[in-house]
Amino acid sequence: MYAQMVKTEADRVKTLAEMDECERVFQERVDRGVKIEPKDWMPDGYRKTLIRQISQHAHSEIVGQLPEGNWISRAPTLQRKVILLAKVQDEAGHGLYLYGAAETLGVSRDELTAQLLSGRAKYSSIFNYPTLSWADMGAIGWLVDGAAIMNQVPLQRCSYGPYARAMIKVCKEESFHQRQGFDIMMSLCRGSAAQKAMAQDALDRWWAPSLMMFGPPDEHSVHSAQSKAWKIKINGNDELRHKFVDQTVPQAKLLGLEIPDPDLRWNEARGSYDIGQIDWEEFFQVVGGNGPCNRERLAARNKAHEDGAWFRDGLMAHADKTKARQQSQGEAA
Ligand code: FAQ
Repeated sequence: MYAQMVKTEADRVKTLAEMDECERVFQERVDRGVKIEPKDWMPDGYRKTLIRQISQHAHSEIVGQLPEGNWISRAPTLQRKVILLAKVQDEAGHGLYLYGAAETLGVSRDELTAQLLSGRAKYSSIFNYPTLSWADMGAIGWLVDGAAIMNQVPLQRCSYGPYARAMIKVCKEESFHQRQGFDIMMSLCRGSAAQKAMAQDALDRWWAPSLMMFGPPDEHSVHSAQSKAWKIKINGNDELRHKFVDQTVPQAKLLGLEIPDPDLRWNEARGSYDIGQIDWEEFFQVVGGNGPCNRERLAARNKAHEDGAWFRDGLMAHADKTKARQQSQGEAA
Protein backbone atom coordinates (compact mmCIF):
# COMPACT_ATOMS: atom_id res chain seq x y z
CA MET A 1 0.00 0.00 0.00
CA TYR A 2 1.73 3.15 -1.09
CA ALA A 3 -0.62 5.61 0.60
CA GLN A 4 -0.86 6.02 4.37
CA MET A 5 -4.58 6.30 3.65
CA VAL A 6 -5.17 8.82 6.36
CA LYS A 7 -8.95 8.66 6.37
CA THR A 8 -9.48 12.23 5.36
CA GLU A 9 -13.22 11.77 4.72
CA ALA A 10 -15.65 9.62 2.86
CA ASP A 11 -14.97 8.10 -0.59
CA ARG A 12 -16.17 11.21 -2.36
CA VAL A 13 -16.43 14.92 -1.67
CA LYS A 14 -19.65 15.87 0.12
CA THR A 15 -21.98 18.36 -1.53
CA LEU A 16 -23.02 21.46 0.44
CA ALA A 17 -26.45 19.90 0.94
CA GLU A 18 -24.91 16.81 2.58
CA MET A 19 -22.84 18.85 5.06
CA ASP A 20 -23.87 19.73 8.58
CA GLU A 21 -24.13 23.41 9.53
CA CYS A 22 -20.50 23.76 10.73
CA GLU A 23 -19.08 22.04 7.65
CA ARG A 24 -21.20 24.16 5.32
CA VAL A 25 -20.17 27.44 6.92
CA PHE A 26 -16.54 26.29 6.79
CA GLN A 27 -16.77 25.24 3.13
CA GLU A 28 -18.40 28.52 2.16
CA ARG A 29 -15.57 30.44 3.82
CA VAL A 30 -13.04 28.35 1.90
CA ASP A 31 -14.98 28.92 -1.34
CA ARG A 32 -14.96 32.70 -0.72
CA GLY A 33 -11.17 32.59 -0.33
CA VAL A 34 -11.17 33.40 3.40
CA LYS A 35 -8.01 32.05 5.08
CA ILE A 36 -8.57 29.47 7.81
CA GLU A 37 -6.53 30.23 10.94
CA PRO A 38 -5.44 27.83 13.73
CA LYS A 39 -8.19 28.71 16.20
CA ASP A 40 -11.01 28.55 13.65
CA TRP A 41 -13.32 25.54 13.64
CA MET A 42 -12.31 23.05 10.94
CA PRO A 43 -13.48 19.54 9.97
CA ASP A 44 -11.37 16.79 11.45
CA GLY A 45 -10.46 15.55 7.96
CA TYR A 46 -9.23 19.02 6.95
CA ARG A 47 -6.95 19.10 10.01
CA LYS A 48 -5.65 15.56 9.35
CA THR A 49 -5.04 16.22 5.67
CA LEU A 50 -3.10 19.38 6.44
CA ILE A 51 -1.01 17.66 9.11
CA ARG A 52 -0.26 14.85 6.63
CA GLN A 53 0.71 17.14 3.76
CA ILE A 54 2.57 19.79 5.76
CA SER A 55 4.52 17.22 7.77
CA GLN A 56 5.45 15.23 4.65
CA HIS A 57 6.57 18.51 3.14
CA ALA A 58 8.62 19.36 6.26
CA HIS A 59 10.23 15.90 6.29
CA SER A 60 11.08 16.32 2.59
CA GLU A 61 12.95 19.54 3.30
CA ILE A 62 14.87 17.91 6.15
CA VAL A 63 15.75 14.68 4.32
CA GLY A 64 16.30 16.77 1.18
CA GLN A 65 19.44 18.21 2.76
CA LEU A 66 21.19 14.86 2.52
CA PRO A 67 21.72 14.38 -1.25
CA GLU A 68 23.25 17.84 -1.63
CA GLY A 69 25.00 17.78 1.74
CA ASN A 70 26.96 14.91 0.25
CA TRP A 71 28.75 17.36 -2.11
CA ILE A 72 29.48 20.33 0.18
CA SER A 73 33.00 19.13 0.92
CA ARG A 74 33.62 18.40 -2.78
CA ALA A 75 32.30 21.59 -4.41
CA PRO A 76 34.68 22.63 -7.20
CA THR A 77 35.28 26.22 -6.01
CA LEU A 78 34.99 28.19 -2.78
CA GLN A 79 32.14 30.23 -4.26
CA ARG A 80 30.16 27.11 -5.26
CA LYS A 81 30.74 25.71 -1.78
CA VAL A 82 29.40 28.83 -0.05
CA ILE A 83 26.32 28.86 -2.30
CA LEU A 84 25.62 25.16 -1.73
CA LEU A 85 26.03 25.55 2.02
CA ALA A 86 23.54 28.44 2.00
CA LYS A 87 21.07 26.39 -0.05
CA VAL A 88 21.24 23.37 2.24
CA GLN A 89 20.79 25.65 5.25
CA ASP A 90 17.73 27.18 3.58
CA GLU A 91 16.20 23.71 3.25
CA ALA A 92 16.66 23.18 7.00
CA GLY A 93 14.92 26.53 7.59
CA HIS A 94 12.01 25.48 5.33
CA GLY A 95 11.64 22.29 7.35
CA LEU A 96 11.46 24.33 10.55
CA TYR A 97 8.81 26.76 9.27
CA LEU A 98 6.77 23.82 8.07
CA TYR A 99 7.00 21.93 11.37
CA GLY A 100 5.93 25.21 12.99
CA ALA A 101 2.92 25.42 10.63
CA ALA A 102 2.01 21.79 11.42
CA GLU A 103 2.25 22.49 15.17
CA THR A 104 -0.49 25.14 14.84
CA LEU A 105 -2.80 22.20 14.04
CA GLY A 106 -2.20 20.54 17.39
CA VAL A 107 0.54 18.03 16.63
CA SER A 108 3.94 18.27 18.30
CA ARG A 109 7.23 18.41 16.50
CA ASP A 110 8.48 15.52 18.64
CA GLU A 111 5.62 13.38 17.40
CA LEU A 112 6.31 14.27 13.77
CA THR A 113 10.04 13.63 14.19
CA ALA A 114 9.27 10.22 15.73
CA GLN A 115 7.09 9.38 12.71
CA LEU A 116 9.91 10.28 10.32
CA LEU A 117 12.62 8.42 12.21
CA SER A 118 10.56 5.26 12.54
CA GLY A 119 9.83 5.21 8.79
CA ARG A 120 6.07 5.69 9.34
CA ALA A 121 5.98 9.09 7.65
CA LYS A 122 6.50 9.84 3.99
CA TYR A 123 8.83 12.37 2.42
CA SER A 124 9.29 13.17 -1.25
CA SER A 125 10.36 10.20 -3.39
CA ILE A 126 13.03 12.33 -5.09
CA PHE A 127 15.34 12.30 -2.08
CA ASN A 128 15.81 8.55 -2.28
CA TYR A 129 18.07 8.82 -5.32
CA PRO A 130 21.87 9.08 -5.03
CA THR A 131 23.97 12.10 -6.01
CA LEU A 132 26.78 10.63 -8.11
CA SER A 133 28.53 13.67 -9.60
CA TRP A 134 28.86 17.43 -9.15
CA ALA A 135 26.45 17.84 -12.08
CA ASP A 136 23.77 16.35 -9.83
CA MET A 137 23.94 19.58 -7.78
CA GLY A 138 23.04 21.44 -10.97
CA ALA A 139 20.27 18.98 -11.88
CA ILE A 140 18.76 19.07 -8.38
CA GLY A 141 18.65 22.88 -8.29
CA TRP A 142 17.36 23.17 -11.84
CA LEU A 143 14.86 20.28 -11.86
CA VAL A 144 14.03 19.39 -8.25
CA ASP A 145 13.77 22.96 -7.01
CA GLY A 146 12.09 23.85 -10.31
CA ALA A 147 9.44 21.18 -9.66
CA ALA A 148 9.15 22.25 -6.01
CA ILE A 149 8.45 25.86 -7.09
CA MET A 150 5.87 24.74 -9.66
CA ASN A 151 4.05 22.89 -6.87
CA GLN A 152 4.53 25.47 -4.11
CA VAL A 153 3.72 28.77 -5.83
CA PRO A 154 0.00 27.82 -5.98
CA LEU A 155 0.21 26.68 -2.33
CA GLN A 156 0.81 30.35 -1.40
CA ARG A 157 -2.93 30.65 -2.12
CA CYS A 158 -4.00 27.58 -0.16
CA SER A 159 -6.78 27.95 2.39
CA TYR A 160 -4.74 27.44 5.58
CA GLY A 161 -3.14 30.74 6.65
CA PRO A 162 0.07 29.49 8.34
CA TYR A 163 0.88 27.14 5.44
CA ALA A 164 0.11 29.75 2.78
CA ARG A 165 2.31 32.33 4.53
CA ALA A 166 5.19 29.87 5.03
CA MET A 167 5.07 29.16 1.29
CA ILE A 168 5.69 32.81 0.41
CA LYS A 169 9.12 32.85 2.03
CA VAL A 170 9.95 29.31 0.95
CA CYS A 171 9.16 30.08 -2.70
CA LYS A 172 11.44 33.15 -2.73
CA GLU A 173 14.32 30.98 -1.55
CA GLU A 174 13.46 28.10 -3.90
CA SER A 175 13.67 30.50 -6.77
CA PHE A 176 17.29 31.33 -5.82
CA HIS A 177 17.95 27.57 -5.54
CA GLN A 178 16.58 26.91 -9.00
CA ARG A 179 18.75 29.65 -10.50
CA GLN A 180 21.91 28.38 -8.82
CA GLY A 181 21.19 24.90 -10.22
CA PHE A 182 20.65 26.24 -13.72
CA ASP A 183 23.85 28.26 -13.38
CA ILE A 184 25.82 25.10 -12.55
CA MET A 185 24.28 23.39 -15.59
CA MET A 186 25.19 26.40 -17.77
CA SER A 187 28.81 26.31 -16.65
CA LEU A 188 29.07 22.59 -17.32
CA CYS A 189 27.38 22.88 -20.72
CA ARG A 190 29.73 25.69 -21.76
CA GLY A 191 32.73 23.70 -20.51
CA SER A 192 34.60 20.70 -21.94
CA ALA A 193 32.93 17.77 -23.71
CA ALA A 194 33.39 15.70 -20.54
CA GLN A 195 31.64 18.37 -18.44
CA LYS A 196 28.74 18.55 -20.88
CA ALA A 197 28.46 14.74 -20.83
CA MET A 198 28.32 14.91 -17.01
CA ALA A 199 25.45 17.41 -17.25
CA GLN A 200 23.58 15.18 -19.73
CA ASP A 201 24.09 12.14 -17.49
CA ALA A 202 22.64 14.05 -14.52
CA LEU A 203 19.62 15.13 -16.59
CA ASP A 204 19.14 11.51 -17.75
CA ARG A 205 19.02 10.27 -14.16
CA TRP A 206 16.99 13.10 -12.56
CA TRP A 207 14.36 13.77 -15.25
CA ALA A 208 11.89 10.94 -14.54
CA PRO A 209 12.21 11.13 -10.72
CA SER A 210 11.54 14.89 -10.98
CA LEU A 211 8.31 14.22 -12.89
CA MET A 212 7.30 11.75 -10.15
CA MET A 213 7.60 14.49 -7.51
CA PHE A 214 4.17 15.78 -8.57
CA GLY A 215 2.58 12.57 -7.30
CA PRO A 216 0.72 9.74 -9.01
CA PRO A 217 -1.48 10.35 -12.07
CA ASP A 218 -4.76 12.06 -11.16
CA GLU A 219 -6.75 8.84 -11.48
CA HIS A 220 -4.57 7.27 -8.73
CA SER A 221 -4.37 10.36 -6.54
CA VAL A 222 -6.43 9.39 -3.52
CA HIS A 223 -6.45 12.80 -1.85
CA SER A 224 -6.71 15.27 -4.75
CA ALA A 225 -10.49 15.64 -5.01
CA GLN A 226 -11.07 16.43 -1.33
CA SER A 227 -7.87 18.47 -1.01
CA LYS A 228 -8.87 20.59 -3.99
CA ALA A 229 -12.36 21.14 -2.56
CA TRP A 230 -10.74 22.36 0.67
CA LYS A 231 -8.13 24.39 -1.30
CA ILE A 232 -5.34 22.52 0.46
CA LYS A 233 -4.28 21.70 -3.09
CA ILE A 234 -4.93 24.19 -5.85
CA ASN A 235 -4.03 22.05 -8.88
CA GLY A 236 -4.09 18.41 -9.92
CA ASN A 237 -0.87 16.38 -10.04
CA ASP A 238 -0.90 15.94 -13.84
CA GLU A 239 -1.64 19.61 -14.50
CA LEU A 240 1.46 20.73 -12.55
CA ARG A 241 3.61 17.96 -14.05
CA HIS A 242 2.71 19.16 -17.56
CA LYS A 243 3.34 22.79 -16.68
CA PHE A 244 6.76 21.78 -15.39
CA VAL A 245 7.58 19.92 -18.62
CA ASP A 246 6.47 22.88 -20.74
CA GLN A 247 8.64 25.23 -18.70
CA THR A 248 11.70 22.97 -18.60
CA VAL A 249 12.00 21.68 -22.17
CA PRO A 250 13.01 25.11 -23.60
CA GLN A 251 15.56 25.46 -20.79
CA ALA A 252 17.11 22.10 -21.76
CA LYS A 253 17.26 23.33 -25.37
CA LEU A 254 19.07 26.46 -24.26
CA LEU A 255 21.59 24.28 -22.43
CA GLY A 256 21.97 22.08 -25.53
CA LEU A 257 20.84 19.01 -23.58
CA GLU A 258 18.51 16.22 -24.66
CA ILE A 259 15.43 15.40 -22.53
CA PRO A 260 15.61 11.60 -22.02
CA ASP A 261 12.15 10.88 -23.41
CA PRO A 262 11.88 9.60 -27.01
CA ASP A 263 8.11 10.22 -26.93
CA LEU A 264 8.38 13.91 -25.99
CA ARG A 265 6.46 15.85 -28.68
CA TRP A 266 4.97 19.31 -28.90
CA ASN A 267 1.18 18.97 -29.15
CA GLU A 268 -0.01 21.94 -31.17
CA ALA A 269 -3.68 21.36 -30.34
CA ARG A 270 -3.10 21.33 -26.59
CA GLY A 271 -0.34 23.93 -26.68
CA SER A 272 1.70 21.64 -24.43
CA TYR A 273 4.19 18.77 -24.65
CA ASP A 274 3.08 15.12 -24.75
CA ILE A 275 5.35 12.90 -22.69
CA GLY A 276 6.13 9.18 -22.69
CA GLN A 277 5.03 6.67 -20.06
CA ILE A 278 6.37 7.30 -16.56
CA ASP A 279 7.51 4.17 -14.73
CA TRP A 280 4.95 4.30 -11.91
CA GLU A 281 6.05 0.93 -10.63
CA GLU A 282 9.40 2.53 -9.78
CA PHE A 283 7.56 5.38 -8.00
CA PHE A 284 5.47 2.98 -5.90
CA GLN A 285 8.61 1.03 -4.99
CA VAL A 286 10.43 4.19 -3.88
CA VAL A 287 7.44 5.50 -1.93
CA GLY A 288 7.06 2.06 -0.36
CA GLY A 289 10.57 2.26 1.09
CA ASN A 290 12.48 0.34 -1.59
CA GLY A 291 14.20 3.13 -3.52
CA PRO A 292 17.97 3.24 -4.05
CA CYS A 293 18.66 5.28 -0.88
CA ASN A 294 15.59 4.96 1.41
CA ARG A 295 17.41 2.99 4.09
CA GLU A 296 20.53 5.16 3.90
CA ARG A 297 18.45 8.36 4.28
CA LEU A 298 16.57 7.09 7.33
CA ALA A 299 19.78 5.80 8.90
CA ALA A 300 21.42 9.22 8.39
CA ARG A 301 18.46 11.02 10.00
CA ASN A 302 18.42 8.61 12.93
CA LYS A 303 22.15 9.03 13.46
CA ALA A 304 21.84 12.84 13.33
CA HIS A 305 19.03 12.66 15.89
CA GLU A 306 21.05 10.46 18.24
CA ASP A 307 24.18 12.61 17.79
CA GLY A 308 22.14 15.70 18.67
CA ALA A 309 20.71 14.25 21.91
CA TRP A 310 23.34 15.96 24.12
CA PHE A 311 22.51 19.31 22.56
CA ARG A 312 18.75 18.94 23.07
CA ASP A 313 19.39 17.80 26.66
CA GLY A 314 21.58 20.87 27.20
CA LEU A 315 18.88 23.20 25.87
CA MET A 316 16.25 21.60 28.10
CA ALA A 317 18.53 21.80 31.18
CA HIS A 318 19.20 25.48 30.43
CA ALA A 319 15.45 26.17 29.98
CA ASP A 320 14.65 24.37 33.26
CA LYS A 321 17.34 26.34 35.14
CA THR A 322 16.14 29.65 33.68
CA LYS A 323 12.54 28.86 34.62
CA ALA A 324 13.53 27.83 38.19
CA ARG A 325 15.59 31.02 38.57
CA GLN A 326 12.69 33.19 37.35
CA GLN A 327 10.30 31.41 39.73
CA SER A 328 12.57 31.87 42.77
CA GLN A 329 13.11 35.56 41.85
CA GLY A 330 9.32 35.95 41.53
CA GLU A 331 8.79 34.36 44.96
CA ALA A 332 11.50 36.55 46.55
CA ALA A 333 9.99 39.78 45.12
N1 FAQ B 1 6.83 11.24 -2.88
O1 FAQ B 1 -3.29 11.47 -3.34
P1 FAQ B 1 -1.91 11.93 -3.67
C1 FAQ B 1 11.35 20.10 -2.11
C2 FAQ B 1 2.03 10.03 -1.74
S1 FAQ B 1 9.94 19.82 -1.24
C3 FAQ B 1 6.36 10.53 -1.83
O2 FAQ B 1 -1.69 12.60 -4.98
P2 FAQ B 1 -1.42 14.38 -2.21
C4 FAQ B 1 12.26 21.19 -1.66
C5 FAQ B 1 1.09 10.95 -0.97
O3 FAQ B 1 1.73 11.48 0.14
C6 FAQ B 1 9.20 18.40 -2.03
N2 FAQ B 1 5.04 10.30 -1.64
O4 FAQ B 1 -1.34 12.81 -2.46
C7 FAQ B 1 13.66 20.79 -1.79
C8 FAQ B 1 -0.03 10.00 -0.64
O5 FAQ B 1 0.37 9.14 0.42
P3 FAQ B 1 -0.31 9.15 1.90
C9 FAQ B 1 7.99 18.01 -1.31
C10 FAQ B 1 4.20 10.85 -2.55
O6 FAQ B 1 -0.86 14.65 -0.88
C11 FAQ B 1 14.29 20.85 -3.01
C12 FAQ B 1 -0.09 9.13 -1.87
O7 FAQ B 1 1.18 9.20 -2.50
N3 FAQ B 1 6.92 18.91 -1.65
O8 FAQ B 1 11.53 19.41 -3.02
C13 FAQ B 1 4.63 11.61 -3.64
O9 FAQ B 1 -2.78 14.90 -2.51
C14 FAQ B 1 15.65 20.48 -3.15
C15 FAQ B 1 -1.21 9.51 -2.80
O10 FAQ B 1 -0.91 10.69 -3.57
C16 FAQ B 1 5.73 18.87 -1.00
O11 FAQ B 1 5.56 18.08 -0.08
C17 FAQ B 1 6.02 11.78 -3.80
N4 FAQ B 1 6.53 12.47 -4.83
O12 FAQ B 1 -0.45 15.00 -3.35
C18 FAQ B 1 14.35 20.36 -0.69
C19 FAQ B 1 4.70 19.87 -1.44
N5 FAQ B 1 3.55 11.98 -4.35
O13 FAQ B 1 -0.03 10.47 2.52
C20 FAQ B 1 15.68 19.98 -0.80
C21 FAQ B 1 3.39 19.72 -0.73
C22 FAQ B 1 2.48 11.47 -3.72
O14 FAQ B 1 -1.79 8.90 1.73
C23 FAQ B 1 16.34 20.06 -2.04
N6 FAQ B 1 2.73 18.48 -1.05
N7 FAQ B 1 2.89 10.78 -2.65
O15 FAQ B 1 0.38 8.05 2.60
C24 FAQ B 1 1.87 18.31 -2.08
O16 FAQ B 1 1.64 19.22 -2.87
C25 FAQ B 1 1.17 17.00 -2.21
O17 FAQ B 1 1.30 16.31 -0.98
C26 FAQ B 1 1.70 16.09 -3.37
C27 FAQ B 1 0.94 14.76 -3.32
C28 FAQ B 1 1.41 16.77 -4.70
C29 FAQ B 1 3.19 15.81 -3.24
